[in-house]
Amino acid sequence: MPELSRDNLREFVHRVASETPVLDIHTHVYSARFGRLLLYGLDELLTYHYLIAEVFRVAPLPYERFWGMSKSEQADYIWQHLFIEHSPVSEACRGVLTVLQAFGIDPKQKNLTSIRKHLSAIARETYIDQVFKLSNVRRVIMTDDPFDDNERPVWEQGPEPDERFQAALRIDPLLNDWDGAVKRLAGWGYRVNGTLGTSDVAEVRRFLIDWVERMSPRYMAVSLPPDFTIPEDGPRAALIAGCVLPVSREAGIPFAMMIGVRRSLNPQLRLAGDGVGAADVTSVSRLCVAHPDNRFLVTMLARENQHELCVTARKHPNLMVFGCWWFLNNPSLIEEMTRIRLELLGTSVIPQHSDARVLDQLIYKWSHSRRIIADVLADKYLDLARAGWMPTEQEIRRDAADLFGGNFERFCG
Ligand code: RAT
Ligand code: ZN
Repeated sequence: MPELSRDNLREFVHRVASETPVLDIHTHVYSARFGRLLLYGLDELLTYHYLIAEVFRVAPLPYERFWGMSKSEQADYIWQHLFIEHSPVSEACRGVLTVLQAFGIDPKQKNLTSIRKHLSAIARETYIDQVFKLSNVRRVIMTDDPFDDNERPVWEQGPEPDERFQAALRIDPLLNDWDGAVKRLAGWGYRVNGTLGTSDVAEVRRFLIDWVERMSPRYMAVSLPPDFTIPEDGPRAALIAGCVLPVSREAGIPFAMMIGVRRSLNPQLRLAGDGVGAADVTSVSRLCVAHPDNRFLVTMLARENQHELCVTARKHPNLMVFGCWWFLNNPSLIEEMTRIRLELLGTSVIPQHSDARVLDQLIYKWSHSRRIIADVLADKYLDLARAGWMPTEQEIRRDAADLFGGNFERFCG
């Protein structure tokens, strides 16, 4: 590469962004030892819940009929209606094409049979290796819910042996459905009665500590509705202050809050039926002030919240903004959010996570995001160059390493 100049800077930033291995801090993928929970391959890609929501718009059918189909039939249905009968311009559709292309498959095939054959011929371990290589992701953090009956037994057998996969202790059922959680906890031998008195608090802490020991999670996490506030009536705020924050402090791990999801707007769509709402950012600030020894990772789902969240992060070093979550993981919004973040927070952010549910999605979610983040970064470096501050290759590599993993590692301590 010739010496860095304004003419070749953008190209260099793109190269660095694609060469920098990513630590993906929030996904729903699993390692091989979780067996059937690890989703990969064509049918899983095509039946991603983002695509299920989209297919009902162009080819509605009775919900039971769709759910009664086999996975391959659902995939065929989605391919036919979203890819063949309309142009697949949505981000979730385009993602499937990016993945196929990365595997060396011509995506413009009308018939799925040969694509299916090609991908299903790859052995599972090879598949995992290939996806990590093609996406240049070095590690993913999973979403691990001890209340999940499919997942819990795997953790009870021992810690995760594959270093590419790390845990996040996800506690939605505990915080968002306390009554239900009390029954489960009691069934597992924790002496809780639901009153949230001293013994409940001690026992919930014991439960969290047990799971921190079992999973060695990088952080604890919850998703929260738009009406989440601090203070708030009800058990959630008490559980956060009395149990979650003390345990995360003692364990030395952050608490991640993913705020703004309206669950089950359309229950018939199952996982695809959730929506979004703007939430109260001041509550995040209150938590940061009240618990200065805790670290908070926060992502918000509503576009309207993004600017205020960045301003809030300027006030609180114990707040790390992360990712363009779910309905924000679209090129136009990633670009807007990355600009706002870099302009208000410099490089002290975690610009993206993938939220991949299907292993293969690491490929498209990261290649699409990397390109946008690189473009925004290049614009910023060009602005600096105009002000007489031409960045060096080393500085650009340093920044990319921070954005794609270093900031997270440092924030976790
Ligand atoms: O993005 C998703 O796939 C959503 O269904 C949710 O899982 C969301 O990301 C979450 O973590 O709650
Ligand atoms: Zn998620």
